[in-house]
Amino acid sequence: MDLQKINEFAIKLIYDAGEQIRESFSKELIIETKTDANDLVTNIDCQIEQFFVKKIKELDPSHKIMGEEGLGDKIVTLDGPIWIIDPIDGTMNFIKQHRNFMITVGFFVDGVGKLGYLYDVMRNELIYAIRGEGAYIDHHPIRKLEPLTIEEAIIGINSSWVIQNGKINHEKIANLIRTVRGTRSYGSAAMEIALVVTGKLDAYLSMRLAPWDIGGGMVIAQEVGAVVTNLKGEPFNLLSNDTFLIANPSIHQKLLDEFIELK
Ligand code: 2AM
Ligand code: CA
Repeated sequence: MDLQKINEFAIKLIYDAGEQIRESFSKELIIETKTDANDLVTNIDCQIEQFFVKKIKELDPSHKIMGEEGLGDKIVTLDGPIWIIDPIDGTMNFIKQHRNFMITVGFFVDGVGKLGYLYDVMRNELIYAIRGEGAYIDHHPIRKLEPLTIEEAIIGINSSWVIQNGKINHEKIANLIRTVRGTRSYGSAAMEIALVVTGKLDAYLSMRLAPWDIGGGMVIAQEVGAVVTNLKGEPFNLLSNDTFLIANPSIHQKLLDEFIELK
């Protein structure tokens, strides 16, 4: 399999998809809800996923596609070549802010991440990685992450986890927030991962993410030395939703040991 060729194909596809999304702002947006009133999808999410599915099947019909909107294949195992795609990560931001959303794509073979992409559509900023060959931002190499202490860290976290809740010990999270230098919340997992792999955030955690939110980011994380697990410290499960932690390697274990206690 010629990964360089597939990489060039994927980059072109992502830039084309970004152009379609930017053009969509002058057209009518049809917004619908999915599992609940805040789980939104638009005609553009579906249009972009359909575009990826069509182009990938033209490239090679044996490649399988796991997409958020379900327009690809039904994936029950990670065997063979699989594209994991979120056409718009941060749909609520896309609708409300017209910014702060990403296209994210991962290419896996037999469960091993080979290519990863995080594309900030409105900034026109592309981060990508080829397994074993490093990660790039706008085609410039990204350096490995530098060590730091928890006290120096800026972390991405949704504020709801500081309020009493059924999923995590909120008092430990409050203590984490007291300990770190600062916190941020962006509303797009792919964007928060992009910030961690480029050292602009030092960790990001979430109680529930889907494989397409993080698949591309996982491949990039490995190339810059960021550590990805679920909140139990296990590998993220790419066949279902899971909890999620990406962090600078110097603070990943300490975050799990001292500040994260699942209920
Ligand atoms: P989305 O915009 O593609 O749906 C928001 O905090 C982040 O969590 C976004 O990356 C969003 O992705 C993701 N997200 C929102 N609802 C989710 C759900 N029910 N399962 C998994 N990820 C979700
Ligand atoms: Ca999405």
